[in-house]
Amino acid sequence: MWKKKKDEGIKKEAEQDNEGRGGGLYRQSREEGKEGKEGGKGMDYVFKMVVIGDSAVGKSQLLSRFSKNEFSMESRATVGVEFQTKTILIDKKLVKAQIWDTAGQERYRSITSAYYRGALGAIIVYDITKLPSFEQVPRWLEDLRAYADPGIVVMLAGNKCDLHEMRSVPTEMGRELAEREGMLFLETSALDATNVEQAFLTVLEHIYRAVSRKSLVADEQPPLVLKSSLKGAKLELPESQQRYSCCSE
Ligand SMILES: Nc1nc2c(ncn2[C@@H]2O[C@H](COP(=O)(O)OP(=O)(O)OP(=O)(O)O)[C@@H](O)[C@H]2O)c(=O)[nH]1
Ligand SMILES: [Mg+2]
Repeated sequence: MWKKKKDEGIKKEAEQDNEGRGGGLYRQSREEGKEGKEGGKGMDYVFKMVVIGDSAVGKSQLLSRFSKNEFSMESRATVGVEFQTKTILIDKKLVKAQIWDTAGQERYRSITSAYYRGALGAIIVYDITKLPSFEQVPRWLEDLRAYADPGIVVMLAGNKCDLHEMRSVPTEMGRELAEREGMLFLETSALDATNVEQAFLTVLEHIYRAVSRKSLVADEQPPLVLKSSLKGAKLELPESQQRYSCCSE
């Protein structure tokens, strides 16, 4: 009985959190200044994720669809770095996803190491109607290998799958690349919301499994990782991403 009440309370808190702040697009300083809560007070976990890929593939709109259920055709190119947060429940734990979005434009490529620091998950986005954006995926993978934690969970997302008649990257090509490189794979549409929740939630659930496995030291399957960079290595979490103790436990 008590446990049921506690779970309901957690759900409510997650809903309130999404209504109150997940909806906004905050730059980091504004978010931290606003409530001083970005450290994840009251959360069981805070997971940082990054969204990367060429300019105009739909990174910002995927994030907007996931965090606010909104989409704009007039989306402007991102300048610098922004992030949004969304609180979800995984396995009855309160998980805050802090999802970073940056410019895909070449001239902003220099901010990389700070952007990737502490990220436990990444979505590499390409546009299924733009072959060059798919051909750039290996470059984004190189960045991940250079700057991100080797245990990072990576999803390859072929976005704009609503534009069937303009497709230039066959689904199989995306799937094969993902398999070869040890990535998860989905085709998404920020416009009609196909697979958007699924893409973000799948990454978050994989992170959660890896993190809880690490804390339990359970004898299960290894976490999904970039094949070339991490054969059997453990997921090392920076301090800021370690589990917060929850007062209600
Ligand atoms: N048809 C369709 N258009 C999309 C989709 N996702 C994004 N777009 C459009 O593609 C354009 C670019 O989207 P953005 O989300 O701004 O792209 P971005 O990857 O964030 O670009 P940068 O910030 O420059 O790196 C906008 O006009 C969006 O409306 C989609 O799933 N389907
Ligand atoms: Mg953008």
